[in-house]
Amino acid sequence: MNSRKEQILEQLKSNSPKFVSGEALSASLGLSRAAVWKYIQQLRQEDYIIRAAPRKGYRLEQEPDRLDAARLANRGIIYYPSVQSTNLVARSLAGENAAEGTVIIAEEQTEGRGRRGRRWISPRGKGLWFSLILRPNDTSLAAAAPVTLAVAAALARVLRRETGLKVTLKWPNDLLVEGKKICGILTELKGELDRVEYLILGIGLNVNQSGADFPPGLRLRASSLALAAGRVFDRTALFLSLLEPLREACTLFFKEGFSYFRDTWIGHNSTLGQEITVAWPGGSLCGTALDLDENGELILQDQAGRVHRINYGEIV
Ligand code: BTX
Repeated sequence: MNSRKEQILEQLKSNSPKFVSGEALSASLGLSRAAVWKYIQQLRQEDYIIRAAPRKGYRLEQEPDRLDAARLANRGIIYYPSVQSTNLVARSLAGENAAEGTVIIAEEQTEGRGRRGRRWISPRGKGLWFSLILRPNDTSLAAAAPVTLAVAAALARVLRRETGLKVTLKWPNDLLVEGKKICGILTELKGELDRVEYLILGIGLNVNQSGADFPPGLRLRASSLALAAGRVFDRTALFLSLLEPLREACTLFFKEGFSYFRDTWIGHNSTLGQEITVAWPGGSLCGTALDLDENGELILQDQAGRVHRINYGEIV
């Protein structure tokens, strides 16, 4: 941070909740009033809420919510204020031999990615946008595929515990609260059919957004933990409480397979027993969601009574 800007911020902080006059700021820092105003504007762009009042000066009303970069760095987590996508960063680090378990987290993503080229809205200071690099031993593509469901189940369980909210799962891997999406998972991998070289687990969790932080088209379908719980969460603490259970779930998955997570997934799901339509590129099926098998495949009975196993797609 620019040192003059830092000095202004320090003065505002130490005087808060009192006003500091523009005159006092410019005199103590040897700056013109216009320069002080310029730095105040820069701080506002960084999400500091600063009130300006005639004849009184400036008052710091709210500091921006930021992840605690030092606390994250202590645990070896790679933090970026802003990236296009943490999955892209993870992919390039994995290509440079980054170790199994490397975690990348960003305060904002300018081009956050969902599945099949969709966008994931990732505003600054509001959520947890992060990616985990995994290097499973001797795992085929087919065996690795249900990892996303296993991680979704583990996340739903830990989020219920940490927030008290009734987090549910929509097949295959959306996390919902009150029927609205609060978390999405994008898994990308590199390897051959019979051997995964590395896998990137990208997780986007909406934490402190208000309704206005979502584009209008998404407000009916998306929510955040804060909206549902009616309180703001400490994102750093929440993230650290999720990380270990998440790592553990990945280790268990590659050792035991999806069957180990099946009961947890079923115990948190809001899909089974429902009349649904599942769509995938090139097709769709309507019917009743009967069960989830040991491999994470959805068992669906169509109107003619035929039973189908679906391993890819989404509920529309
Ligand atoms: P998805 O394809 O299931 O969901 C994407 C769809 O969800 C969008 O088309 C939109 O309708 C809706 N959506 C977009 N943003 C949000 C949001 N913030 N909350 C709720 N709904 C939203 C899900 O894909 C996978 C998302 C993974 C995101 C993580 S963040 C860290 C990592 N880096 C990265 O670029 N992606 C992953």
